[in-house]
Amino acid sequence: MRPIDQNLIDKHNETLRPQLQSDYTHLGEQLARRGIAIERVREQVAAFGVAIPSWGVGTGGTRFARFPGPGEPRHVFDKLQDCAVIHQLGRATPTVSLHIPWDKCSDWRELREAAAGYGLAFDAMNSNTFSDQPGQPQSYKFGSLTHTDAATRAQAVAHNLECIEIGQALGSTALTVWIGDGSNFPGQQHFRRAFERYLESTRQIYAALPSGWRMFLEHKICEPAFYSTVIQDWGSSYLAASALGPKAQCLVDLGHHAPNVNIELIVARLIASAKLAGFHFNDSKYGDDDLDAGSVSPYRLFLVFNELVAAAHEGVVGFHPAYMLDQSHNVTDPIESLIDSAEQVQRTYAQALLVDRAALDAAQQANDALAATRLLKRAFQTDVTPILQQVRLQAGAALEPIAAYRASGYRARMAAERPLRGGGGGGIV
Ligand code: LRH
Ligand code: MN
Repeated sequence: MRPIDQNLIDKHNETLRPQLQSDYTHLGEQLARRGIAIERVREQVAAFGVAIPSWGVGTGGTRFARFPGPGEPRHVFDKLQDCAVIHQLGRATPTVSLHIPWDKCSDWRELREAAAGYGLAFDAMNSNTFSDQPGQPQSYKFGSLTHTDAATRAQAVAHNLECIEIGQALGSTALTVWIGDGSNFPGQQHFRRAFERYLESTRQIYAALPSGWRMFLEHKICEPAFYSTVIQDWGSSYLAASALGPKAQCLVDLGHHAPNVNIELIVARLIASAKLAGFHFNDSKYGDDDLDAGSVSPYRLFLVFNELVAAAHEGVVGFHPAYMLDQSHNVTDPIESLIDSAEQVQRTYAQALLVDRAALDAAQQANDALAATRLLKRAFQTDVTPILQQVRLQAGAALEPIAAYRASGYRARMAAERPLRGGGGGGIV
C-alpha cells in the first residue's frame, strides 16, 4: 500500500535523472582520487535507516500553546499512514517508534498488518510515566519509578511491562524508559534513596525483558523537574545500566545535555563500555528544544557520527546503536520536517564515511592537530547529495522528496479527510 501515487514519483525522477547521473559520476571521480569507492559508500548509506517518532507526525507545541495544522493525524493508523509517506518518498525511515498510551489502539495485530502493508516495522517502544491518564489510581506528580510511594512505583512498573507486551505483539525488541522524576527544591528529594528506588523498579522491568530485547535508559538534564533529575546525565544512566545488566544500555537524546557539553565524547565513552543504546536525534540551541536534526549545529551531529563510523570501522564489540528521531514540529509540516531530518541524518552518516581513517589515525599518532581536524572538515564539507539521490532512485523514492511531497497534494487531501482538531492547549502533542 503506497499513500502517494508512485507514477508521480517516477515522473518526478525522470526529469531529474540526467542531472543526477553526471553529478554522481563527477563525485565518484573526486572520491576515487581520495581513495574512496563511491559505490561502497552508496551501499552503506542504502543500508542505513532512522526510526520515526510516532509523536512527531502531529504538530508539536510548547507549554504555552500548540497550533495544529490541517490534516492532523487522529489516531495511530493516521500516524502510520503519514510515516508511510515519509518512507515512500525518502526510503530512509523503515521503522516507527511508538509511545504508549498516546498510540493505544484496540487491535495490535491490525496495526502490525497495516505497518507491514506500508513496508514499515516497529522500533523501540516508549513508556509514559511522566503524565497521568484519566482514572489512573496513583498520580505521577511526585515521580513514577522513583516515587516514595510503593503503590505508585508498582503502577509505573506495570505500565512498562504492558509496553513490553504491546511491543512483543508488534515485533519490537526494545523499550525506552525516560522518566521526568526529580525535584524542584533543594532538600525536596533524597538523591541516593531516589536512585535506589529507580534501580529497584527498573530491575523488575529488566527481569521481564523477553529474550533478544534491550532496555534503553534515557537521561535528561532537566524538565519537567528543574532542580534535580534522577537520571540527569550519562553518568547516572551508566551507573544504572551497569547495575541492571547487559541488556540495559544508555540512550543519548542530543537535546538532553547542558549547552556546550561534548556529546561526541559521551558517545565514545558509552561505545567503549558497550553501553551505547542509540540516539534520539534532534537539534537545539538552548534547552530540550526538539528542533529538526542538523538544523542548528550540523557539525555537532557530524562529530557524533564520526565516533559511530570509527567504532564500526574498528569493529568495536557490542556496538549496535538504534537510530531514532525525537523532534517536535511546531511551525513546519511535520511530514516535511521528518523527511528533511531523516535525510540530514543520512547525509551526516554518508559524510562521516568519507573520513580518511588511516590518515586520521596517523595524524592523531603524530599529534598533528591541524591535519587531523582538516581531515574531518574535508569529509563534512563534501556535498554527498548525489549519493543520497542515487540511493533514493534505486529504492524507488523521490530524488527531491519535499518537492514530490508538495506536488502530491497529500496534506490537502488529509485536510479534507481529517477534521480540524482544536488547538490552544499547551503540551508537546
Ligand atoms: C523527553 C523525551 C523522551 C520522550 C519524550 C516525548 O524529553 O525526549 O524521549 O518520551 O521526549
Ligand atoms: Mn527523547
